Amino acid sequence: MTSYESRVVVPQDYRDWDVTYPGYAPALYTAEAVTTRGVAQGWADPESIAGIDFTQRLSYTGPIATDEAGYPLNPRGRTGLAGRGLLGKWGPNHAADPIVFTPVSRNDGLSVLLIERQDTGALALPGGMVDPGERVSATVKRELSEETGVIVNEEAFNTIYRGYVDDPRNTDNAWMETVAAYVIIDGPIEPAAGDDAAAVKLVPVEEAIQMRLYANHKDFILKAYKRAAGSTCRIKPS
Ligand code: RP5
Repeated sequence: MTSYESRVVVPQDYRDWDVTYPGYAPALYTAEAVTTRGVAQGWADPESIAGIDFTQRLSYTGPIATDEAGYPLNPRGRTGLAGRGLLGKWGPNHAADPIVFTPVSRNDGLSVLLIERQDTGALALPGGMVDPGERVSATVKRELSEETGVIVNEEAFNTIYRGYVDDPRNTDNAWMETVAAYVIIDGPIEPAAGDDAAAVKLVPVEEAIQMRLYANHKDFILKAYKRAAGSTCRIKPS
C-alpha cells in the first residue's frame, strides 16, 4: 500500500475506542520512508514499540492509552488505518504553528500568512515538526523563518492552542499535536517561500476563514484572530 486511500470508513458512532466495533480490521501501513530514512535520521521511532514507555511521552490530550499489544491509541478514536502512516513517532508527533497577522492596506482588517504545502497543495499555516530536544517556542520561530523568510523573536508570540491536530496523516496509532502561537506584525512584510512551502500568501482573515485550509488550521486562526482583534500589541517588521 502506498497511499492513505485504503482507510476503512469508520462510522461516527464507532470512532470511540470504548465502543465495540466487531470486525474492525484496518490496514496496517507505515511508509517505507519512515522505517528507513526516518529511523536513520532520528525523526522516527523503530518499528518495534518494545522499549518505548508511553507514560513518559508528552501528549497535550492527557495520558496515552494503549491497546492489548501495547500500541498507543489515537485519543480521538478509530481512524480506519493502523500503523504510523507517514508519521515518525508512535503516538503523538509534535509540531508548532506560527500565525502571523499583518494589517491589510486597503482597510482596517488583518491578513494571515499562509503557505501552500508541497505535499498536498493545501493552504496551511507555516508550521513544522519540533526537532528532538528543541523548545517549542524555538520551533515556532524557526519554522516561520524557514518556510516564509519572516523573522520574529520567540518572545513576541502569544500561544493560543496546545493540542490535537485533525491532520490527514493521523492513524489509529500516530497523530499530530501542535502548539499554535500568533503575532501581529505592523507590516509591511515581504515573505518568500522556502523549505516545505511551494508558495506563500497573505490572505485577509475574513477570506481565509471561508477557504478550505489544511487540517483544522482554520480553528487556530479563528481563535487567534478573536484574541488579536482586541489587541493593541503589535511588533515592527525586522
Ligand atoms: C500539522 O502538520 C501541524 O499543524 C503543522 O502545521 C504540520 C507539521 O507537519 P509538516 O508541515 O512538518 O509536515 O499537523
